[in-house]
Amino acid sequence: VFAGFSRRLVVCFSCCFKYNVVPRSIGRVIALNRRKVVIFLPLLLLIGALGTSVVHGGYEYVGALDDSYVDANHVEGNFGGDDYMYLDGSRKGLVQFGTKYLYGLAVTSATLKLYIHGTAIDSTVDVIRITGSWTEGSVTFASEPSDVGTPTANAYVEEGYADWMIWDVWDDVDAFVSGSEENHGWKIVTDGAVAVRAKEYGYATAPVLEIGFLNPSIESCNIDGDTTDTFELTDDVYVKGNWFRSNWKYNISVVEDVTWFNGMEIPSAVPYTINEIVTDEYGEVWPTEAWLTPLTPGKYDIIVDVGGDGYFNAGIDTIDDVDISTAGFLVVPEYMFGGLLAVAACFAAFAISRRPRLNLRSK
Ligand SMILES: [Ca+2]
Ligand SMILES: [Ca+2]
Ligand SMILES: [Ca+2]
Ligand SMILES: [Ca+2]
Repeated sequence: VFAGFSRRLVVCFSCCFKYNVVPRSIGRVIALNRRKVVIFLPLLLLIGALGTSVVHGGYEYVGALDDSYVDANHVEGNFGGDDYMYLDGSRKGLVQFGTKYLYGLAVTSATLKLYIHGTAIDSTVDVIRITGSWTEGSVTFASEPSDVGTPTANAYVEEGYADWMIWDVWDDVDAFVSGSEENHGWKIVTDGAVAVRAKEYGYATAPVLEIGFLNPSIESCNIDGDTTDTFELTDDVYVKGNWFRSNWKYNISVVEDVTWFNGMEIPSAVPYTINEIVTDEYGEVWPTEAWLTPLTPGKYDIIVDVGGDGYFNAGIDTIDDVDISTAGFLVVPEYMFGGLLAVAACFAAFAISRRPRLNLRSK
């Protein structure tokens, strides 16, 4: 079935080459390698299909904000500045990450990664979600924050192991970015004896939270949801989007055309434009009124501030940008639109009037 399908595809492609739908040079290459094409074409199509299906995903690597350990034998000791977190029966590690700017993101995976510097004996290492606030500069055994009690995940570390170790913490991170739980990080608890590198040891092996997420998108459109980048003054601007969190509310701003850079403050919104969108159960934004007539001529961008922090976070917040030159959409005065139409009509009339004469000459 597979071979038959690919042979039919090759025939179909051959027809395309024959009628110059694709360049002849590519046709020649395929003709010379027909057998290889029969084998590899379906594979390439499959890879292409997979590629388009994952194109809306991204990864965010969040470095530790605080890491430390507490020691039952040094009740008032603080070890937040140490290069290592020493863990055993009397010492517990603590680590936390700033995820506020990811609030509202559709998280598909979350992995806590710690670099194991060394292990004295075979050890089981649990990560347990912390429920009280703490900082690495002040936490001690005496002020140890509370936790949920039950480990989110555990890992088995063999004696002598020295490399990265991972824990699946998707449940917790999804709760953090949905606001159902506060993010105070995790305790790292072992029945064995393990040394973990703290962020003070160096950037390359600092604790990291790897978060997989869907890349949301937002686009200017008309009432029917057809992508539209040029509007007249009497038009209504709508927006549509997808790959958001399901049944969620986001801050949105229509702003004058700007060049976006990571960390910039989001400019103030154009008057009479919307400031909120909602998603359905599939994380989709149906065509939503963003700016109703009368519009103001100019170039505009649209931003969805996913985390709602008022700043543009590149790769997280989504923008409608560079569709028409540098802008997400354009509002043109009617006389200009009429003028463009008139020019187009003149060209069309000219082309039609020239056609018979050209035909005569070719004979
Ligand atoms: Ca530290
Ligand atoms: Ca933001
Ligand atoms: Ca822009
Ligand atoms: Ca657009």
